[in-house]
Amino acid sequence: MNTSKSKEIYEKSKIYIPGGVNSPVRAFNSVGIDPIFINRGTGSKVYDEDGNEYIDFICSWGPLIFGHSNEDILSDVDEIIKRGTSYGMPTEIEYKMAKLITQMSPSVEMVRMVNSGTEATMSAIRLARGYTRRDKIIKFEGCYHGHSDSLLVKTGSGALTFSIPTSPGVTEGTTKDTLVCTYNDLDSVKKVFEEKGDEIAAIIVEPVAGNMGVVPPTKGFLQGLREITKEYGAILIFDEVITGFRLSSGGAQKYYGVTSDLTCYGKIIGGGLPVGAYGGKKEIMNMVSPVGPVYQAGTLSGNPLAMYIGYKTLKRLQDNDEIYKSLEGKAIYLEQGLNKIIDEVGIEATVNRAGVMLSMFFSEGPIEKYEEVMKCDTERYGMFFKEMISRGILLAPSQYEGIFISEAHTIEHLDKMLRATRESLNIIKNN
Ligand code: KE4
Repeated sequence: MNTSKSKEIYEKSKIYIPGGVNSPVRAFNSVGIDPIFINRGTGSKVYDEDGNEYIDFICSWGPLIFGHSNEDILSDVDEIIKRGTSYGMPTEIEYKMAKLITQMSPSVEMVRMVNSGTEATMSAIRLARGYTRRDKIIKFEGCYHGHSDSLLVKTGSGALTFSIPTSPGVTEGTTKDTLVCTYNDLDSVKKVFEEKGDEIAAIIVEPVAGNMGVVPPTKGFLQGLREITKEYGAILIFDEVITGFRLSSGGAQKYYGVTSDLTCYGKIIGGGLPVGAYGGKKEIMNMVSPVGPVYQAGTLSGNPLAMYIGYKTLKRLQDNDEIYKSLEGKAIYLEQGLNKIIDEVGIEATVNRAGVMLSMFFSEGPIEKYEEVMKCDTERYGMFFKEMISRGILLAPSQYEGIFISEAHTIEHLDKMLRATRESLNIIKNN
């Protein structure tokens, strides 16, 4: 596979951009090859600068639920752009978008637009602290909520799961109020609340963990978080940046029947444009400036172009359970196909799935906890990735991400992915 143009651009990019990329995972470091540079995408496919075609299972990490360059969604974008791209003043499309999100989300009564998932979760944490006047928050090992300081932490030592920064530049002072528990282990949460319940402002959780590979919530886990936060007067924040409007037209909350007090969105609500949002009960959201004292702002928040694309995307999803049935059917088809191949090839691998979200781990299952994810053979994943990309299948360049499917992926595309998987696993199983 000729990737000389990508390599040429990569060498030049590294002169001006750290690692040549604007987000670390795109550098392909964990799969040990140089990144490809994408020239265009259409439907389920992307084409690199050397003209190589790939069936894309990254889908921009989730936003493109209708695939690349969907004609219906982009139909009158030229006309929109000609009217202007940003005013720094309120526009009607922002009202229409906010109303639509409150109609689709089971628990959001008011919503504030921001420009990324990171901004959404950072703002939701600040709001929860401002509303409860408490300082501590709980997050879960292996869950990722963007790169704001208080969320870039991992379990430290000590009985109370004190956290330590995962990055230089994040201060002890910032992380001292972040406690880290174990995903799918309700007892680890109860223990913290018993010790510090009256100091805890919020729990923030991915209702389906999507950043340690896909790890679905075990039975009763989300409900348990709902009950314990109610008991202690803490805010339950669902980070639905991935699951929002992907698992169902009401996200994970509708899919699992558990509602949160605040919800963070991103990805799909922008249809590929930079958008994030946080929302929830009126009583809490009315604490946000300019109505309330909790400050949050953004030059391009509610950007009319991004709102327009996001609105068209959500409108196509609203009350359209057919799409979700079809997407989940494709995920089940892949899950069954992958499991059949894993058995026939005889390689240690586990497929996890929650609705349309799925991932394959190179490790014996079950995989329900972070410590089990950490036992995965990431080197083998790197070999698998290289075999698959050479067969025109573009997977996430990291074991700790999911397989994203869009409406544009056909059974024929999935069969091509399964054929490539069988060939690739047969090659790597003896390594
Ligand atoms: P952004 O700031 O990247 O828009 O969103 C942060 C974020 C928040 N919450 C969840 C559950 C997320 O998954 C993310 C970002 N997701 C990663 C991939 N899983 C983005 C890819 C990247 O970092 O390049």
